[in-house]
Amino acid sequence: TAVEIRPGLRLYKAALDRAAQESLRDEIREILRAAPLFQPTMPRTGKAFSVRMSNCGPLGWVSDRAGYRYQPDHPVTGQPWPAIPDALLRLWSDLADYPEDPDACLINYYDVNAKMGAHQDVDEQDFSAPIVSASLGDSCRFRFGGDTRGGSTQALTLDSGDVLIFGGPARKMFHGVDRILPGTSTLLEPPGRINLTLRRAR
Ligand code: MD3
Ligand code: FE
Repeated sequence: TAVEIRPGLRLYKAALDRAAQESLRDEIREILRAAPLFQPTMPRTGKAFSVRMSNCGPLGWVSDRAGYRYQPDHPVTGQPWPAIPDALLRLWSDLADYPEDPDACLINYYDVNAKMGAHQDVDEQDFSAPIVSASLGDSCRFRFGGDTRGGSTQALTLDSGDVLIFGGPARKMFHGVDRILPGTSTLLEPPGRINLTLRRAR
């Protein structure tokens, strides 16, 4: 059942039960065997992100010195990304209210020390499509603000199994992850947090 946090931002607490989290975790583990986590770096500076990433779906989001972009192949192995698991495609079709499947799913892995600075997701071509995010593993403090940097912000704790949808007026808001709350979940080994974001890149 959904709570509307603000216009366009809906939170489904515990949308995935423990069994659904375990089967999704196992499918992600298989995906990461074929498409290993890579360490993205910042455009221009080359500074490493603390979050490691991979993708599934026709397109994947990558970042390196050359910039941010979506591309069809893994930046290290050169292989195409694995398919998006059916359970995630069903989640999107149940919740996104969008007529087509997602064409990208970014997989973010946070070890207990990782975080993600405030940013907007603006590398996609069609902002009429929402972004659907699912959290697995340790809880985190998720922070979000308005459409400009530096205004007032709010924070939410996201737990394993929570699903968030960002659409309409929430689609371009600034957001990030302040910190992981270590020891809050037994789902992942090694511990940490996985966030899955379903997107329409093109
Ligand atoms: C709001 N991921 O992958 S999920 C990202 O927990 C990202 O890994 C964070 O920010 C994470 O880009 C936050 C929630 C989220 C994802 C995408 C959004 C919120 C969003 C896109 C637009 C607006
Ligand atoms: Fe984001």
